[in-house]
Amino acid sequence: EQPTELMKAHYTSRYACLRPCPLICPNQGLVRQLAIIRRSRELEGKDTSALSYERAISVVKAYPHKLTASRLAEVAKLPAIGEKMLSKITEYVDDGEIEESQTIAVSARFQALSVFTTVYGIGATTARALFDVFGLRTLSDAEAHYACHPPSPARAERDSKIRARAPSLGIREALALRAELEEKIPRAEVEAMHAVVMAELAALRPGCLSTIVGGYRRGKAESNDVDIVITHPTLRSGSDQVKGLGELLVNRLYDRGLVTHVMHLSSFRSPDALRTAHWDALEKALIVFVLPPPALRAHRRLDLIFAAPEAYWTAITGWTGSKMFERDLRLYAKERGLKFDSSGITRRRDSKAYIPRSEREVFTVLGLEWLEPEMRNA
Ligand code: DGT
Ligand code: MG
Repeated sequence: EQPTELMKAHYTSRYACLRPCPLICPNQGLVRQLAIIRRSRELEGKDTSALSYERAISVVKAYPHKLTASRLAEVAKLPAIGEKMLSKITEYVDDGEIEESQTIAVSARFQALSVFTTVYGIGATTARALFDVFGLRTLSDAEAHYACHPPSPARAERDSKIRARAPSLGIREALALRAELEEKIPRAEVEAMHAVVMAELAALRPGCLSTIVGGYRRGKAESNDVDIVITHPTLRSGSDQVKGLGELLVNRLYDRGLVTHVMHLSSFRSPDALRTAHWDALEKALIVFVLPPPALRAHRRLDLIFAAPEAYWTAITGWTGSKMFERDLRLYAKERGLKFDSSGITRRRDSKAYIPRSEREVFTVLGLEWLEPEMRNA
């Protein structure tokens, strides 16, 4: 099979953006066990260790054979597989499981931190504080806690800066919506959401172009959220056409009952307080969306990214993911004297900007072999 041939040719590459990586790999069980350890490291704030596991997982995902004892010598030579990682993999090959993964998975702490962080706005640090400082263990504990604790002043101030009519999604609202926001979104619903958003946008600015990106574009059957990159063939960054398009669209969707909350809205007009938390300077609207009746009106997370035409293709590449693919894409570009992010490609020494006219051109400019989105699941 062709994908396998492609995988065989490149699985030893150091950069995730060079390794073809399918959604489902031959060693899915091992990936699942390593992912538990990675997640635990992340929840505990051990980011360096979490990244080591993430890199190793990404290398295992690209490995084109089922792992057996006779292949361990080869695996030991793969990038990101150090001694510790190799011992975990060996353990899996020998016993069919990794003891540390099993221990973590059943621990009360891991389970509580995992559940807390399913609430939008609760990150690892907050989750640990809820567990350690306030002694909370369950979601109902967290609900009771937040019923009598107002959001932090920093958060309240950030929320108050969002220039949209829709309310922001505070922790209490996020707790109330948690069950729905936790549901995975099937592909047909992703497409229905996209169609509704683009019809509303057409009423504001006819002729916009869009691509559904994120996990959907990489072939995932079910997504955690929907990511859409939007542009207009004649709209330029400085012009009134693109300025504040996100805000306009979000307010229109809100007035029609299609948006219930706004988590983040950046526009060229209001320099964006959250900018450092994101990777590029594109205008974005991160919102909670509901389909119009007669659809089942489940609340869904929707990210809209607005790009001027010259940034459309880099935005598509930058938002297709996976996260590991994107991380190594930036490193790979840097190694070649270029700077890549979703808003464009520039040459480091003189800031010369490249304007790719297709996604293939993005790959060409970066000196990358073309990879179908379905093979970017690093
Ligand atoms: P999921 O969980 O089913 O939504 O899976 P993904 O892969 O769609 O994950 P998601 O939606 O968090 O992110 C989509 C891609 O967009 C991700 O691979 C990296 C990129 N991305 C996420 N957040 C940002 C951001 O704030 N700025 C930029 N430039 N890219 C981002
Ligand atoms: Mg997504």
